[in-house]
Amino acid sequence: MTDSLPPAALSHPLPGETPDEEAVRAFRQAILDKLAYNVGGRVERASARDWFVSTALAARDHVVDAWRRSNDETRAEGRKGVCYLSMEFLIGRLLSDTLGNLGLTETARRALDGLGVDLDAVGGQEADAALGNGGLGRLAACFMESMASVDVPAYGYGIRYENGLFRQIIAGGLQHEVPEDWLALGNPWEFERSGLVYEVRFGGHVRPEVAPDGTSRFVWHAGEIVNALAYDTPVVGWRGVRINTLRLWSARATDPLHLSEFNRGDHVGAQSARMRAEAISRVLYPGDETEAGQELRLRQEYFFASASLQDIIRRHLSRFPDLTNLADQVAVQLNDTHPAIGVPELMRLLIDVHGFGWDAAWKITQAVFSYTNHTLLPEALETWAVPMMERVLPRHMQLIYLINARHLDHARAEGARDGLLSSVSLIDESHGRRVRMGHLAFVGSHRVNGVSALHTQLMRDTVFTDLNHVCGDRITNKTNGITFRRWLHRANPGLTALLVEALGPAVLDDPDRLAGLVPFAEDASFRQRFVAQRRAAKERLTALVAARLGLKLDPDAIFDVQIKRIHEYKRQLLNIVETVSLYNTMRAHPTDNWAPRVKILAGKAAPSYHQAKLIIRLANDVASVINDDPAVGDRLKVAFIPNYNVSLAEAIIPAADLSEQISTAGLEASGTGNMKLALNGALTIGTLDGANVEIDERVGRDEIFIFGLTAAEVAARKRNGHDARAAVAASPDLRGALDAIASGVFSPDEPDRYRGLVEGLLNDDRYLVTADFESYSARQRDVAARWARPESWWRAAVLNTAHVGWFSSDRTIRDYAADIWGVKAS
Ligand code: B1H
Repeated sequence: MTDSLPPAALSHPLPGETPDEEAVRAFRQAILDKLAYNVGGRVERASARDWFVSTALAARDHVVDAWRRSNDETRAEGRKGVCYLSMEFLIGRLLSDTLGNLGLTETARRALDGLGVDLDAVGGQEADAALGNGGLGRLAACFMESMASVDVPAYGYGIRYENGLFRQIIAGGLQHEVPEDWLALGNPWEFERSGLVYEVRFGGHVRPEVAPDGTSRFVWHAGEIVNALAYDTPVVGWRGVRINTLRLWSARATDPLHLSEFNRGDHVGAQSARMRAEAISRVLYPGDETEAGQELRLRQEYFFASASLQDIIRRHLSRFPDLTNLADQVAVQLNDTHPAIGVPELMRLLIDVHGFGWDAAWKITQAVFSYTNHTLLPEALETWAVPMMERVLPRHMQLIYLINARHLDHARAEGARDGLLSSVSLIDESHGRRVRMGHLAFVGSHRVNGVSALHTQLMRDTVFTDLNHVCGDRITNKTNGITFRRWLHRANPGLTALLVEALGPAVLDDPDRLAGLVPFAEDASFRQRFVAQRRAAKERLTALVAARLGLKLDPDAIFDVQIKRIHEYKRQLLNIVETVSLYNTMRAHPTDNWAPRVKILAGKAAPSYHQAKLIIRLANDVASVINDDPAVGDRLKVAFIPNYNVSLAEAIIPAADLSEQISTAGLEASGTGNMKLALNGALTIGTLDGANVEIDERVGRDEIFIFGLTAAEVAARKRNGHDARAAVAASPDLRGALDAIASGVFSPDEPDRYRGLVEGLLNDDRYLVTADFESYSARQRDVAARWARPESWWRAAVLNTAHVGWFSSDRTIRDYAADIWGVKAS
């Protein structure tokens, strides 16, 4: 089901898009043909959904020939390609992306206009493809688009979850999760490849066997076989430069119905094997940065890693006689450890199926794989219990032992002894025996990267120090990026048009040209037009909030935005506590000249993450009280917008004045929302964490609000112990805010609701909310003071847009291509 959020992008053509009448007529006819022959509808009775499907299918036809051409050329030229293995692809909607990248937006709009149909309404019908949790999944989607745009041949490989990330409903301030049903009305973008099916095996046992020629080998007798069926979605690059493939696997039972059981009358039992098999691609695991600890998760990981590698090998063998040159032809990127089981799987395929010896197989494996780490949070580093691995994947467990034995021999030869050996071992012996998937990915890869400069340094200095030492320094940094097509051109067509007016249309192709905006920051008339764009976006968001929450916002207020998964380390709590403190101060000094502010929050909490759900409830409770208090009126409002997803992000980001990036330093690996908001001209209030550090370097300290402990100071504070009670005692504002929350000011129906939360903060403030409160609050006062000087604010806003061209994911992809993959990019 959709939220029917209108995509802003569809309503504005990009400069340079001037379709001729013939093209418009042809597109209109194509839509009518699709409506008649594919949808089976009639013009007089067609619903908005029918028009969406017909338009998407018409657009898809424009993709198919170019798609085939891309594949044929890559093959003919023998080009090396990339396989991006990711458990998550947080794609969002595709119609505006496809039309926009093909330069067909205006054509489609006029074609529909002629039928009395509005393209915006049609675009609002598309369901968000929410096959991801947050930043990691969205990064994979941005990378797919950028690889197509910089002409890198690529396949994305993942799982075609029937239910993506749950839909969040807020009722009584509480998060409720409802299954997301993105495929319910069909998906016009995908092609089912019914001929492309691989067997993925689980369980059973491994036996040594002697072949007729006298050689002995291990044979895996699996206990269960599941089929992986491919669904392909074309990924259109900017200006249609190249079309790549997102190939998602759906699990099917090999024997869907036990007929004999069925005939005996056991109608449910006869389908149980099918349910078990198909559960693998039923639902996206909704935990962001928490360990699943479930067999199903391991089955999902192996399912898609195995199907993808089998497919990579089949494609290779359709072009070459054997696999000896596999690494010259493909680079496989492991998006975090979720596909790390691919390392022993490729070894198994090379050794057991294709007859390679160990050393040759290992050389190929290491040359093929590289691994991206996205978090160092200990609870998010995947490990699997050895007994479960032995049960689910006995042959892989055996191979992991062999990989480990050689790896430890090598470490010993490098001089490693006891402590060091146990720290680099693939098996963690400290809490029962568990396989460290990060170590496995690291050892099986020729390059390992972090996602921001700070995060990469922390990889070297903390979790991976010993491993990196033993493995001869294979860590490298690749700071994340975002695709400007979606996050600027489409999300903010008004601003984009202004940029084109100022800098020329080449800025659409070359984000470095944004630097040309610097002199415009001094130009009052340009700033005025910049402000007008922001104002229009804020009015649109105001209408959305009114419709969804029944809350009236003042578009002249500072729109202060924190949008991301709800997690303690991201410190939404710091934001809420500061909001309460501001509220207290406003009430105490009602006649002061307050800068009006709207606090906008959105984000989902993992269903089992109780503390995060309590923070959502607090945000909503605080909102209810503040929004109803005539003493503050329009000067302070709080809006928690439910069901944050890609489409909602596209609506919020162009309207944001202030971007909250306030994680405890050292814990946010990169962040990418920070880049999207700065690109659209929001000023950042943030800690020196993740990519904030690099945003700070680029926009300059005068145009950003940095506060709080640095990563090194956080580490020192943790070592020496942080005294939260002392921090609270020293800050009357903080004490006032916490007292109000703890005493039930925001939960009068249940005064003790947040007593435990506040007590927890006082006893064990592991994310250092109380340590950073005062400096955060001071920076928030600086924000208000700057807002009171509009010239200074808008100058800074323009400079933010000007200085963040480097965060284009095209740049990131070119870096991966050159330093990790060894592939050519344009
Ligand atoms: C990021 C995850 C993640 N890091 C486990 N790690 C998951 C871990 O379902 N799981 O088990 C899901 C996701 N996600 C994010 O990656 C980082 O926190 C961000 O800082 C970063 O910007 C993003 C992309 O690199």
